[in-house]
Amino acid sequence: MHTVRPGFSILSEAFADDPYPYFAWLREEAPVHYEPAIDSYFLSRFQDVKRVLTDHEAFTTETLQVRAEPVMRGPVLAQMTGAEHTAKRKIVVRGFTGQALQQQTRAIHSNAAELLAPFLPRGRMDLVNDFGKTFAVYVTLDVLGLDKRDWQRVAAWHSGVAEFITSIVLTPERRRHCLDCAEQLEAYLAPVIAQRRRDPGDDLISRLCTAEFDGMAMTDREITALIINVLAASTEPADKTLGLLFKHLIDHPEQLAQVRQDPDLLPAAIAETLRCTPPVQLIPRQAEGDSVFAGTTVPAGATVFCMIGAANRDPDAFTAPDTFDIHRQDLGTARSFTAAAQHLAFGTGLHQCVGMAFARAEIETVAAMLLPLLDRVRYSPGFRYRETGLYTRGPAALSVDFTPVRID
Ligand code: 2IO
Repeated sequence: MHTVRPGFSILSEAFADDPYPYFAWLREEAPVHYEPAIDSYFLSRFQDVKRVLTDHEAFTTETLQVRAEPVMRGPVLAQMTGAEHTAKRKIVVRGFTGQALQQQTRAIHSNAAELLAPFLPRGRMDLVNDFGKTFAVYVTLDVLGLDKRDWQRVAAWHSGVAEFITSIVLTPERRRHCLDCAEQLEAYLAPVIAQRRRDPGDDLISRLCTAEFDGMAMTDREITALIINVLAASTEPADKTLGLLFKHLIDHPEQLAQVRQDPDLLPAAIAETLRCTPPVQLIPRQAEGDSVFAGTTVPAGATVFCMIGAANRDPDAFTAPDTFDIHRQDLGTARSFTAAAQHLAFGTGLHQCVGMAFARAEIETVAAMLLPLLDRVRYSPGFRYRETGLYTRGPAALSVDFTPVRID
């Protein structure tokens, strides 16, 4: 059944086209897959991935010094440890829960309404390129309190930053381009940070400017890095998750009908989308000492990639793992956006995503708005579904037809 030839590579075109058919073979036959070209190990079993993400002593985030810091312009939350990590994580979590989240949810709603309006009377739109990508940037700008009029510049800089952190191999030219984007973004943020220090509002940048760690305000460098961290983490996976959710629902019309009838099922549909097709497919770690997985030794100092898509479809963790089923009993919707999540789409352990509740609110709000409008939603004639990305992965486009909405 699992016919993968020797010489298989994660870097091959076939894997990039569709990695899912390879996951069972990887878990069973090559659970510790080594890629010589990038000197890295790829783990695909649920238990192994979970072990790496929860054993913080043995597997550190030090690899982010080279994988993220150059474009983040400083250390991100995931790189921190100890008291500094606890304190700064708390500051960011507060910016994405409670009162702040309520305000953000209102912004999500109004951004979605504004961006959807021109497409609804047409009865056709590309959920990723006409809507999702712009929507993701608009929402992030509101969260950070940045000017919407700058959205195209910020979107372009974000692309460069995201390309850097999500590339497995980068040519020197692309690397230069990514670093240029990050430097311009940093220069754009400097006067904003100065202004928020003087006159804070209720946005996340202001929170970072006024927060104290060890009785001291954070430096511009620390604040810049956390802003770019939030910018990337909030923008990069958003359009992908939305596109993937609608792809699954269109492919499973009976489940789509159930969700349309009972919007309380939406969180389950989103959680199952994250399990089945996590938008963040890889999470890197650095092995501190030698460690053994399924009889194979991963040497000290090695870069280890956790394969979230493969782990989330491990039959040892979920029954009928390749089936999209919003009613599955082994996922648990209520805990799917918390530290007790069964799937690994938000990672797990100390560095689990701080934006889980925000991500849920974002996708749930916009899907709840779209579903009643997209009557008889289906792929546009001639549309061919295709996904891109090894690190973050989602539909290249999702062109759908629906009954045009009359706006009087
Ligand atoms: C920004 C893939 C956008 C994060 C990252 C260097 C750190 C961290 C993640 C996610 C999503 C990104 N890693 N968010 O995988 O903050």
